[in-house]
This record gives sequence, C-alpha cells and structure tokens, in this order.
Amino acid sequence: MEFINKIFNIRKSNKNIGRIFNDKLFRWERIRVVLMGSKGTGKTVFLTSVGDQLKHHNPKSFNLNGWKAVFDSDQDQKVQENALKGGRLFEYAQAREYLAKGEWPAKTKDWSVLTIPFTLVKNVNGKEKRRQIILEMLDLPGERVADFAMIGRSYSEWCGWMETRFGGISGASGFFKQYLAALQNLSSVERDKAIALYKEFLVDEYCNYTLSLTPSIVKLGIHGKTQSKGSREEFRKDLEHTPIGLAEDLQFIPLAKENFSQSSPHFAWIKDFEKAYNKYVETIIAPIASWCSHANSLIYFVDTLDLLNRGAQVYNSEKKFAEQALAFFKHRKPDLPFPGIIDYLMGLFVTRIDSIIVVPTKADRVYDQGDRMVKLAHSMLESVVRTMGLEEKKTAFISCAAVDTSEIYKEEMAIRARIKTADGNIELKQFKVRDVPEDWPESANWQIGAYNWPNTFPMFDEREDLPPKQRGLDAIMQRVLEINA
Ligand SMILES: Nc1nc2c(ncn2[C@@H]2O[C@H](COP(=O)(O)OP(=O)(O)OP(=O)(O)O)[C@@H](O)[C@H]2O)c(=O)[nH]1
Ligand SMILES: [Mg+2]
Repeated sequence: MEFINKIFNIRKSNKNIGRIFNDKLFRWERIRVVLMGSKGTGKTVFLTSVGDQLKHHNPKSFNLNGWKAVFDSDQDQKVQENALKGGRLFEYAQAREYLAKGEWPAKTKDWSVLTIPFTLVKNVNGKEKRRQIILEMLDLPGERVADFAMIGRSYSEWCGWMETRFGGISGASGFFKQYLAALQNLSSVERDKAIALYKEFLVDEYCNYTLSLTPSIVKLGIHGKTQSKGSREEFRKDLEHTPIGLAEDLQFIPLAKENFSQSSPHFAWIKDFEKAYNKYVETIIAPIASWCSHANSLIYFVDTLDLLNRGAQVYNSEKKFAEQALAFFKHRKPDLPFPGIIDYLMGLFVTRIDSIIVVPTKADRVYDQGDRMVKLAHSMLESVVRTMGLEEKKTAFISCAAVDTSEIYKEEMAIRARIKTADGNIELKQFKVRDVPEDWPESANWQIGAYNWPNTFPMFDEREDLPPKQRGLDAIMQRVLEINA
C-alpha cells in the first residue's frame, strides 16, 4: 500500500506530466493547495465559497479568464467516498448551510480537505482545450499552525527553538527567561511544579497576545475544545485542567540547554518528555505537515482590518506567527523530473510549494479599499515571503472578500450591509466606514480600537446553484489554476 501511495504521489506531484501526456493514466491533474493563517482570518469561508463557485460556475460572476469550470459529479462521488473513509472530508454542505441562513460557518476544530473534481474548458481558435483537474484544498484550525514549528525538530531542538523564539533578544518578553530560572530551583521530584511553571509562562504570553504558543492544544484541545477567550484568570483556570501533551501521563515542557547534561537534576525527565513530545508531533501535526509536503501552492490569509483594530502588539505577534508558519515551506527540493522518488529517498517533510498568494481578507467591510489592504499586507509580509526563495512572478498579494457582504454607494462613499443590531437582530443598514490607512500606524500612536469596522453578515441565496458574490476570489483561483493572464 505504501508503495502504491508513493507511485500515486509521483503522479499527483508532477502535474505537468499530466498536461503533456494527456492519456488515461495522466488524465487528471492534481492541484493541492494549503490554506494557512491564524484563527478567524477567513480560511473556511474562502473554502466554502470556492467549492460553491467551482461546482456552479458562472463565468459572468466568477472570472476564470475565458475558461469554464464543469463540475464532474461522477468523479465527485468516488472522491468524497474516499475522503470520508479517511475521515478528512471538509464538511462543505454544512458550511454552506450556515451561509444560506445568513450566518458564518462554525470555527474549525480539526483539519480536513475539500476535494473538487472538474474540467476546465476553453475554446481557442475554434479548438476546444480541456484540463481535467482534481483540486484539493486543506482547511485547518488557525491554532494548529503554531505546531509547524515542531516539524523536523526533535524534542531537544524544539527546546532550543523555544529559547531562541522567546528568550532571544528580538521579541522576547522576558517570561521565558523567568520560567527557565524558576525551573532551576526545582528538584527532580517536582515535575508537576515544573509543568505548572510552564503553564504560568503560557498565561503570561497569552496576555501578551502571542499566537505562536506550542503545543497548540493549550489553545485548541485535541477534541476541538477551544480555550476561553477571556481574562488572564479564565485562561489560567482552563489550563489547570489541560495537560501539556496528549494526556496527563504524556506531558512535555521545554527545558534549558543545561538540563540536557547528565549532572542536571532534571536530566531524568528528558526521556519521558521526549517520548511525550514525539507522540504529540506524530499524532497532531505530522499528518497535516505530510499532506502539506505535497502541496503545489499556499494561500496565506491575513486579517489586516482586524490587526488595525487590535494594535501594534497583535500586529507583531501575527507577523512572528507568519514567519513561523512559512518557515516550514522554505525547504524546497531540487527541480528534478520525478520529485516523488526524491520524496521517497529524502523523507516526506520537504515541500515543493511553487507559488504563494498572500490574501488580506474581508475587503467587503470597508469602502472599496482593497488596494490599501494589499499595500498593508505587502509591507507586513513581503520580507517574510521573500525568504521563501520563490520567483517574483510566483508570489502575489490579492485582497479578497470570499463572500461579499456589502453594496457600495459611490456618490456617498458608503456601504450597505447586513449587520447585527444591539438587540441581536440582523438588519440591512447603510453607513459610512472609515478609511483604511495608507500605511500601518506608528506603534507610538497606534491606539487599540482606533480602527473599527462593522461586523457584516452574508447576503446569500439559499439556491445551491447561485454561488455568493465575491471580490478577488476569482483572481486568486486564476493563479492557483495557473490560468492568470
Ligand atoms: N465580511 C466578511 N467577513 C468574513 C469573510 N470571511 C470570513 N469572515 C468573518 O471572519 C470569521 C472567521 O472566518 P472563518 O472562515 O471561520 O475563519 P478561519 O480562518 O477558518 O478560522 P479558524 O477556523 O478559527 O482557523 C467569520 O465568522 C466571519 O465573521 C468575508 O469574506 N467577509
Ligand atoms: Mg476555519
């Protein structure tokens, strides 16, 4: 079975071969896309909308550059049955149902894949061109992205990484140093106290808006329980009952370099922590990373409007989070004709992302200023994206409203959208929205809450064959499908 999988990977990874030999064996091109970004940035809404657009393609409202997408329902049945067996089926119908009710889909609790088989058809000089595509898109809870820092790192390397990330000069709050110092005062029998100290560190960083905390189960439990969004005390209470690992007897915490020497009183803990760490990585993040290692492109979501609203500290935290997430995708293979075989020889955790699109989302919450949102996303993440070593033409910044919720009134520079009133009702209202700034504000005068945007709700048709209005979603998909001009 493993061997068959490898062969299968060769096929799906080399989509160009599929294009060259348009025969039965290589008929289907597989395009694998990772959606990434912190929680609440709009990944699931995006995915639901893409599913809808490709299942019911209307070239007038979803511009695929002259191509028509024809959904393949026969193939779909097989694909969905397979995905269901693997337990990783993106619950498209459920997510769409929310939108049809004028609500947003629920928060993602576990990772899943939306698979859409379709044919792209275009008439060129009287000749019909066709491409049969199986598009696979990964949805994951934003919290889990933090765990990518564990991929390819042993327990001791993760400890080293923690020290650099939280104890180094840049971005260090001092809490990690305090934690390590307090740890040194504990004897070898005080392991529970050590775990309690790490929890204290997590609470401090949580109050610092740090998104990169690992293991991510402290934010989102294994079975999908989200930790309270509330005060320091509430988070601390939540953590009291949360093991730092897969279970009470499978906990691990980071130790300092000195603890790895045999003379350290904490040396005896290392074996257990190592075991618990490996089990955690193997169970929680390795399967996601393995899926990602065969992806062709990456869409990175950033909620620029929310960042403006939440101030400099959250902005910095989000930027660090993106650095951490994208670092995984830097390790690229040499461009050889059969990368599948190279995978086999070199291990799976080497990626082959050949394009990245950074997407500032929810552009429908402002008055037509997607270009400014792009500028902000660019100034925030351009340097991070550049370190990935992709050609310039393989990177893009495109703003988007995956589900457009507002109408624009040009004369009055206002929008009209469905919003929730103080008494909880949803009503359609016209109002003016403040401008998106040209640049990120200086941190010295960046007041939290100074930029406020309305929470708008989808105006959606219940009819399944009428996909939602969108902005920029089609431009993004043109790039993913490599049909941009
Ligand atoms: N106005 C508007 N709001 C959106 C749009 N997309 C997402 N939102 C808002 O953002 C919230 C989060 O969107 P999701 O798609 O669930 O975010 P996510 O990235 O999947 O979040 P996690 O599952 O927590 O990782 C939604 O509940 C909406 O309130 C959009 O296109 N327009
Ligand atoms: Mg989600």
